[in-house]
Amino acid sequence: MKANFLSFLATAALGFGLVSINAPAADAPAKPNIIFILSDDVGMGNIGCYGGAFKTPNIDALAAGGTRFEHCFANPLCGPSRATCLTGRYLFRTGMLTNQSAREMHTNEIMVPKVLKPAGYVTAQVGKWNQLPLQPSEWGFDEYLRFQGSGKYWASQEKNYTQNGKTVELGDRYLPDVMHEFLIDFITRHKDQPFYVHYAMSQMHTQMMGTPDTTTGRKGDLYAENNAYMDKLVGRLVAELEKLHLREKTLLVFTGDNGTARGAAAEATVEDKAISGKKGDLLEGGSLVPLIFNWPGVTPAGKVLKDLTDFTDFLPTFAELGGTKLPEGVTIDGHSCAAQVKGEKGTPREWIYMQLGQQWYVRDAGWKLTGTGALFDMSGAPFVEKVVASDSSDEAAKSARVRLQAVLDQLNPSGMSKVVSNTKADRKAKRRENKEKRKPKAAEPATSPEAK
Ligand SMILES: [Ca+2]
Repeated sequence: MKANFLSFLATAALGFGLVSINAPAADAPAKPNIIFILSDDVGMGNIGCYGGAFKTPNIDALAAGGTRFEHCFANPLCGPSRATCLTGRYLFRTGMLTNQSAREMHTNEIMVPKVLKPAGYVTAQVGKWNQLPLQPSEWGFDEYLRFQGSGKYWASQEKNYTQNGKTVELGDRYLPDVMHEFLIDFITRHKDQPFYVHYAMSQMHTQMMGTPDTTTGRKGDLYAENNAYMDKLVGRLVAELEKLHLREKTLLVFTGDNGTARGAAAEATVEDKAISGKKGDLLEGGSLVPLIFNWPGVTPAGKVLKDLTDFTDFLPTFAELGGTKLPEGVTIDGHSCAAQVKGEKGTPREWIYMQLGQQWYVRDAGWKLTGTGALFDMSGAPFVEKVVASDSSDEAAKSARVRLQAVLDQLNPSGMSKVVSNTKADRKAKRRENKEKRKPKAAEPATSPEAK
């Protein structure tokens, strides 16, 4: 009788639109497990549900059962992008301006695992790590499996990997499978406490090698085969979570560390059109990446958001969902998307900031202004970025220039004392300077003013 009455209430409420069908499941935990899947060199054109040219049924299923963002911006290269998503801070603050900035990155930065630790999270890093300084454990990860370099698949490229400080021979195993097995072992051992995993996949970084599923062996097929294998690994992870009864307790996040790389960018179209730019540049294609949040029973299913988000947003999002505080005395640039993860409107960003080396821009929904003062009309993005003449009398353009310049003035990336240039020429000059310093100094002439 009681059950029938409750059933009637639920039906009536649904009928009158009083209950959201996306309301959290009764057994949804307050703190989700978080698995952050960071694919490598994967832009929107690699993913089917973004209108991409490749079939990705498992990733598409995550989007169908969750919420995907259409305007997520990563830094255009691997190292800076990873520093940003792990610290929640822009490059001019962390010092990780380029892929060669490991020596400049401040080792007192605080990464996600240290933020989640006080909330009882156990944490692991899996996969690529090479551009960042120190070992994952030194940033607070409880366990890790990392390899050296990028895009590693077989022992012919890299003989060993490192697991919790120990060198392990890869042998004839396939590294992405080894990473998957480490991940599953970690979550199985820790299934009774909240966990966070930074899962940095090998795919789709070059050098493209055959996968265990490769059948044709034709070089031209390798890219699509690897894209399919990346998707298969995501599907295998979802299946394992279901087997462990962890699916409802786990937030899966799928994204890419930068846009599609040169060589594949022309192939990775969106709705059959090439997007502007590619990995490594400050056009849309350098930074625009897929972003899917999927926490069954909590994240609305099939929702597509136009909200702007950038790679600083993950740390505050995870901190809020984990019920823990942000680091004190540290400027966090990210805006939490926890509300959107739960299906609420939240307070979406009005702009995102993007930087690589000594170049940067700020972008809002319709316009983009670079650090050198070039304004772009982004109404045709991601396919067209239309430069606006500096003397344009268009009121909307003039107003955008003022608005976005005010953001750049406030961030002041060039004025930050810790901004360092790190071009090849700079590094050569620094080496020369250090060499000079090491040379034994000649005795000062007696008449030198300094000697007095
Ligand atoms: Ca990358």
